[in-house]
Amino acid sequence: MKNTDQRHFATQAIHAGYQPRAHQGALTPPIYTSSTYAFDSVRQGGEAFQGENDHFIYARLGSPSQQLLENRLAELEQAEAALATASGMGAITAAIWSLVKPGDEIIADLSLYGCTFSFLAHGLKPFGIEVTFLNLSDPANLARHITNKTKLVYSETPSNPNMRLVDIAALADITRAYDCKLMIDNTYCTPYLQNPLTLGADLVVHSATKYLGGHGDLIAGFVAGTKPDMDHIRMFGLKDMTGAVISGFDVALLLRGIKTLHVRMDRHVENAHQVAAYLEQSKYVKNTFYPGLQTFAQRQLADRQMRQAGGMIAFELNADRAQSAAFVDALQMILCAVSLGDAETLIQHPASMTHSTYSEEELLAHLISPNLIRISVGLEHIDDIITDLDQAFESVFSGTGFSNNGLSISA
Ligand code: 3LM
Repeated sequence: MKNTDQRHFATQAIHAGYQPRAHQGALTPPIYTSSTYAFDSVRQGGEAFQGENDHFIYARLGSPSQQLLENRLAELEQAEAALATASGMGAITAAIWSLVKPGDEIIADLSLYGCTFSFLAHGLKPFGIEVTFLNLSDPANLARHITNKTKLVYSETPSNPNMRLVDIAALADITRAYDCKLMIDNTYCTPYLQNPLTLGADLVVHSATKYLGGHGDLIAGFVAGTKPDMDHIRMFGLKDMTGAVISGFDVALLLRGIKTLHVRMDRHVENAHQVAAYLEQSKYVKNTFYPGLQTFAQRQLADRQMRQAGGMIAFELNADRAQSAAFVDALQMILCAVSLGDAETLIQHPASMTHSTYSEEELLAHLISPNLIRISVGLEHIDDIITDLDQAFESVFSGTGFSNNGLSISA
């Protein structure tokens, strides 16, 4: 894959937007910690506030560290501009607050990260913004429902936690005919595996806490799209509404993580293919959801839209909720933890953890079954990952009285 200036992704991830020679040869960019920036005169300060020069003003409005990161992220997402934030939720909320007003409608997909769902379903409602959740895997559902009131269509692909895909180009064909923006959460894929903007989306958001950081040592996010949209989100959603600005120290960690994204991601994908194949043949597993499997229901769409299948897998056990939790508890090397995209393999039970704010009815309506497990396949040796899964299955299902006697929970 080539970027706008014709260099490859791996090169841009390491070099875009930074010239060591302009910084006394320092290969690693300096970290700007200043909260405020001095002007030569009131006139220069006034012009900066009017947007008539590009002088930095105050770190909540931007800093040289943040600007370098944003230029690099925009390059990787093939966007005109990007805006970095203190968290993924910081990017999602700053962008959405900037795009809708009371009386507008948002249409979102059925499957979303728990806090995004909570923000849309419970956070925005009291402010007079209508939110409708539809199965956007079938674009016909959007075509049937969209009206002039719909200002934003929002989806993840693959979705957290159950790996459903939406066809970005097909959704964009529908939103384009309206005064309505399409916003895609690209956290699971990263810009290395999928570029929603090139498929027709207007905005892309990320939790950079995950694969982009890659080492579980920072919280960050970003949104990318057109320069006018980014300017508006920066000067309204971020500056005045959320204030969720990224610190210079986190910029430095994130820039370091991004340099190895392509190398790490290739290994995540390689390991995930093997884990998915193992799970699919296990008698303890009812369904394995991984875009790289031949049996994946949306395999053709995955091949068209994603460069590789990613490092995330969801699977349903032939077990009830308590037994599913017992399986997670029985793992020894694999860690029971939320988040994803780290070097460590992380596993969690969405109904109890990331999606525990959902009521029982919401879990059902949003296709999160009580026996669903999510695994973020890490960078450990593949044999050690599979050995751990194997011993947990055996200890829970054949060693302690639980049996796979035809129990089947999910619909
Ligand atoms: C998680 N996810 O374990 P931050 N979009 C997606 C995400 O997965 C997330 C965000 C946005 C998880 C975090 S759960 C308490 C831990 C697809 C986060 C939000 O604000 O950077 O955490 O991103 O699934």
